[in-house]
Amino acid sequence: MTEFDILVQGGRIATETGVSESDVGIKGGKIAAVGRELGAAKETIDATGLLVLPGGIDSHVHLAQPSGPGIVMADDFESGTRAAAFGGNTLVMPFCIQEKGKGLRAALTEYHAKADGKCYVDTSFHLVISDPTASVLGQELPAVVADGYTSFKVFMTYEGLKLNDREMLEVLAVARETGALVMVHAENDDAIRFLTERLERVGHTAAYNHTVSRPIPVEREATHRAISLAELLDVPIMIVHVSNGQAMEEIARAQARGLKIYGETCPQYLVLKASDLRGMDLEAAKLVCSPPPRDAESQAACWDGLQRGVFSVFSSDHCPFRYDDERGKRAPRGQESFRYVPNGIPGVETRLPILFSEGVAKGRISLEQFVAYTSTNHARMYGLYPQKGTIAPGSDADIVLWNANRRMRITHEILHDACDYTPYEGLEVTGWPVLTMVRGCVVVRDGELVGERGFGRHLMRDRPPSAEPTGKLVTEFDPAPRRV
Ligand code: DUC
Ligand code: ZN
Ligand code: ZN
Repeated sequence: MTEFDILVQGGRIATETGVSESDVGIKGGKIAAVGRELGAAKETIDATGLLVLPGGIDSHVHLAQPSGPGIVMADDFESGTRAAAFGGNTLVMPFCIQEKGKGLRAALTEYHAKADGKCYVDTSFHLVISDPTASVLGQELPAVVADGYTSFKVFMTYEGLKLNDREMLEVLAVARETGALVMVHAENDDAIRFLTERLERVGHTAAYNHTVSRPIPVEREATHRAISLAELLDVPIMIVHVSNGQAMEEIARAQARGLKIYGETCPQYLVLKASDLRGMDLEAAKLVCSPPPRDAESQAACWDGLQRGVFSVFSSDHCPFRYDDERGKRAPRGQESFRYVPNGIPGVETRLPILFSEGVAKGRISLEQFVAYTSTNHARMYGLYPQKGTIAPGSDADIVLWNANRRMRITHEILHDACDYTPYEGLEVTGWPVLTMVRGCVVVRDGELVGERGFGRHLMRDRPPSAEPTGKLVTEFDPAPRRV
């Protein structure tokens, strides 16, 4: 009989398809068997009374990312992956940003230098395409997709990052040809700039006005436009960080037409509101993210999108800037307008507890949906399933033991990132991770970091089945065939 390296014994395994009273036998970092009475092991981990979940996968995080002159992101790959592990994550997918005027290979070299040897959990990069030159579109992008960087993000807003519609089409065409999945940040840049200038002209510069400068139609219009561009070429896309029902319904309508349009939502759109910023004065900067938090109706719509399966993934969009820091949320003198507050909030460690507590414990979603939204669907969407995202023989032994009854009050003191606040300060949650294991190695146990910095590996990925065109073309124009 096989002797396992580790036996996780006595717990209840939850996957996207159901819950079972089973043990997990692990050998060589992989799951070797699932069942009861599996046999002997060198080490046994007692999971009695706990849920045994596939490790959380957060497919939308920002680490060590340049964020504008004088601004420094709070987390590097070490602190960001440490916080991720404490939050029950075994894999995070950070962005690797192409700087305008530079190539994709240069960006990859730079980000690998920041990440390699520093991570506690596994990582896999998405590229951000900010400068789709002829050589990027014709040579570099196809080559890096072939190497295993099989997803990239495009922005419809932000100076230095945004693409116009023509550029979006060029990038989408390459995604179609190469089999990559495109993530889209959908906000109308002209509308944001117009509203920002008008607000500033009348002195409405407090941080709260960030939410006023990016109202729902800004996001809804860009979502509709991105979907239309994708439909022209029959290219699947993922609309990231969807904050409200109107944008979500654009996605739902496209899905009903048979298009592969995917959606992502995030904790901030379930538990934060624009009105929270209004009451906060300077500290409103702590909740400045884009798209901004909305209202109760939008929160309900995001829950509805999770319940109906309009969304495929639930990610943190962890994008941390320190609050009490001129290199973070506090602008230096002379830059008092909301427009200078860096966009983004931390959340990699609190994503699972928030969705479990607000979703499963409050009866809004099932445990199976929780697993799908926090782990399995990320692996499926981005070409890592079944290596990641499930508990089955042959998969990596990425496992989280979850205490479904543990009550915690989220406060920054108990978290492990390098930020100086959490946007969820004071939120009471039920359900907390008690052990995180990556490829058979325990990284966090009972609130202690026991993993090794550098154990986390960068993963190359397959072309995701999610990115296969549907074969439904709305025009007589036939885009270039796939050449994968
Ligand atoms: N977009 C993101 O994806 N993250 C943070 C800020 C932003 O605008
Ligand atoms: Zn974005
Ligand atoms: Zn983001």
